Amino acid sequence: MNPQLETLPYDFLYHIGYSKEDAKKIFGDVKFVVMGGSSKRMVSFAEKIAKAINHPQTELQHLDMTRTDRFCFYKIGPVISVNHGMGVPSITILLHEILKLLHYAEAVDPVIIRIGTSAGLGLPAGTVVITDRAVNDYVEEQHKIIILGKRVQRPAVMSKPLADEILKAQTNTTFITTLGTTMCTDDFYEGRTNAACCDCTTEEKLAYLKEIHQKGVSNIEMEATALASLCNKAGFKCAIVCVTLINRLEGDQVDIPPDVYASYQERPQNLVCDYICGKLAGN
Ligand code: R2B
Repeated sequence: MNPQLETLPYDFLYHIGYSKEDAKKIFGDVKFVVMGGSSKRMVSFAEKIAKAINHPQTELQHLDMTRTDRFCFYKIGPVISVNHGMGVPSITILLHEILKLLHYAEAVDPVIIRIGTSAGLGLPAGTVVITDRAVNDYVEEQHKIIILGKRVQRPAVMSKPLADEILKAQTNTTFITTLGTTMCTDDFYEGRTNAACCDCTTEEKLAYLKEIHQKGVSNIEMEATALASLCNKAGFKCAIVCVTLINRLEGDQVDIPPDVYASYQERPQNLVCDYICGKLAGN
């Protein structure tokens, strides 16, 4: 990681509200950090995993270790459940602090798993995609950022063995669960014809979506290359498990009924819950 961290007399992880000193005392046993965009989803995951691993506490108020109003934060034995907000800037702020927390805590081989929603390409809505390649809008396995006025490119590396292990944990066969290439974009609306401002026609949009689909892209979301590149650089394994809400080859509107949306959101949660239970049982 960053050797300069060792010279800091004090480090406060401002957005999650924990210090370097707290880390060692509280988080040394962490094995899994599960994150997702929405705070409600991560509260629901905290409750689900507490029941699944027979944690002595299943009451949310006892698991809630949220210290700021930026991110909800739950610790359920060896599992942290935290939300990351939407998009690269939000998830990277959280990730820098979570990776430092795990480092200061000397947690042993923890894995970071994002559970989320996405738009699919050529897949029925409700499909679960486990990312085996994370790509940018040029379909490159790279994350591009500007740091101190310079363009920086970092490899976006997913752990294939971890993706395979999560796929093997799948038990519900009533919907498709598949490995796939996930594209990370900088915005939800740009490139959609229902954006407030739009510079493309439907034909131009479809030509691009078909092209990236042919290049192997299965789904599109807004965090994958940031997560993959930062975890890789810091030496942590990560996985991304996203349900598709729509097929972008058929349209841009996400207007599925609330009960269907809720049931789709459960799919990545259940799969990751089964994976964690299996790992804790020694499988
Ligand atoms: C999927 O859903 C969010 C946008 O609606 C974003 O966080 C993402 O990657």
